[in-house]
Amino acid sequence: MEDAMLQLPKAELHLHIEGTLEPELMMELAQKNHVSLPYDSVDAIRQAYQFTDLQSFLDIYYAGAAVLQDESDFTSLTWAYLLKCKEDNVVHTEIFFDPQTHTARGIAFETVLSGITTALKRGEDELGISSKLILCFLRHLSEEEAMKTLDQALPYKDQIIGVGLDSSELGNPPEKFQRVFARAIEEGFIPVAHAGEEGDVSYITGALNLLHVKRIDHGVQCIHDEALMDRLVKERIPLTVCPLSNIKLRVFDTMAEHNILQLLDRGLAVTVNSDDPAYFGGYINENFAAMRRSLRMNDQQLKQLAINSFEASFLEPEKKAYWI
Ligand code: ES4
Ligand code: ZN
Repeated sequence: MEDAMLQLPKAELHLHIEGTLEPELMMELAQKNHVSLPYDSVDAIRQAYQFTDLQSFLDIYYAGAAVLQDESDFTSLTWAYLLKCKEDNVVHTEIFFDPQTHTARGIAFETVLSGITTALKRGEDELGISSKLILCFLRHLSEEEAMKTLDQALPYKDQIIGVGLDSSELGNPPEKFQRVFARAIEEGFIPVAHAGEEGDVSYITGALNLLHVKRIDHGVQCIHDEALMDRLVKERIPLTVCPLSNIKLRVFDTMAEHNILQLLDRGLAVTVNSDDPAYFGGYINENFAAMRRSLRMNDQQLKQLAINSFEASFLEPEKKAYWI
């Protein structure tokens, strides 16, 4: 992108690696791995990306992930994302991965993890991009299945900084995973959770009080509760907001109605992120560009969002200080 603003160094803190699967790579891997897709062209795949809510997206997103079969597929996926980071000057990224999406299809946890980490190591060496990995539990599945996934992760604790909670929010509240998170915390993982995307403020307070999360993913529904916003400011709990995602999944009808700048001006540590960029119309800089087209964002707000992205990161303090 032409603009100097878009070349500001930034960190990305809310990114599902499975959500970076571009239609071209989906097609290529489907052919390579002999996986049949309900689409016969890249254009047909893009055409299908018309969502009405979170669930209508998740159905397509899990179906697309079926083309990922061997370790090299996960490396290709992750490497393609890191090249996008380079373009947008994302110098640090904290990546969610959903092991259950793959283990349910018979792919080994190790295959997923080592495919991803091979690309991350190369990203650090060749592109200078630092990264962390956050394992997400699928909240539509059971507590027991989440616990099993946590067990699988224990031998790889040194490669996974945190645990998160994603997938269908409504009907799967934080309390369902209270014991899993308690154990993950005991094992040294940093807890985060999607909350207040489609769910009401009780999902956010539940994530804070029951899961003890250090960041809220999305969290935009907090605007309906003054006391909760006061608490988020006071405790410096960041929100990883995903503007384009929220429009595509109809959390807000239009970008002009998005509340991100209101939350920022209220003193919350909000950050801008791309969530599932292959599905929602773009990577970080497209999110900033869309915000600038529709919201009155001044240079000070833009700079604050970039600073917040590092402050809210799980980078080591000296690395944080370098970027802020
Ligand atoms: C997700 Cl946007 C969103 N919300 C919840 N879970 C997800 N998994 C991937 N993208
Ligand atoms: Zn997300």
